[in-house]
Amino acid sequence: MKRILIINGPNLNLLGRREPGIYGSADMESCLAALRLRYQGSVEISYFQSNHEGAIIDKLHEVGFDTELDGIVLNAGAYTHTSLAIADAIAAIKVAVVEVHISNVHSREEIRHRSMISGVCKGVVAGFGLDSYRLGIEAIAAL
Ligand code: CA2
Repeated sequence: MKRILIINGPNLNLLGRREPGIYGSADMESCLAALRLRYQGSVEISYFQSNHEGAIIDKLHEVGFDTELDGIVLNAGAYTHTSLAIADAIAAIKVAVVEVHISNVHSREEIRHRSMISGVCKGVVAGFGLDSYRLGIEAIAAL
């Protein structure tokens, strides 16, 4: 059994309720339910969401040295583009982090093209809607 934690950053609690043109109309609860069903018996998926940078960093510290955890799928939301502090936390922990984005950040405004965290993550998945989370899980499972 693999163990994976999905972390979502700011505003991702609004998924399915606003901006369906960019982020789709499904919410994170149904995405998680579908993932848990799909990986029943093979991957245990836990979930954490926060709108606060420090809370995301605290969670990375809390789980980042857990030898039983296979990886973290992180959608840091807009902090992706701004947070050296989250980048430092990822660099400091032992557990592998895969950066994911629902939208293709490279086809959007220029400010979204830069990621502060890509260089300290194992890799990046972007642009596949909520399926980006599944692809992130697959990437960790294949490590
Ligand atoms: O595409 C992604 O997953 C993003 O990480 C989402 C962030 C954005 O700042 C990044 O550039 C790309 C924004 C998350 C906001 O999520 C919402 C969801 C529904 C309604 C409103 C916001």
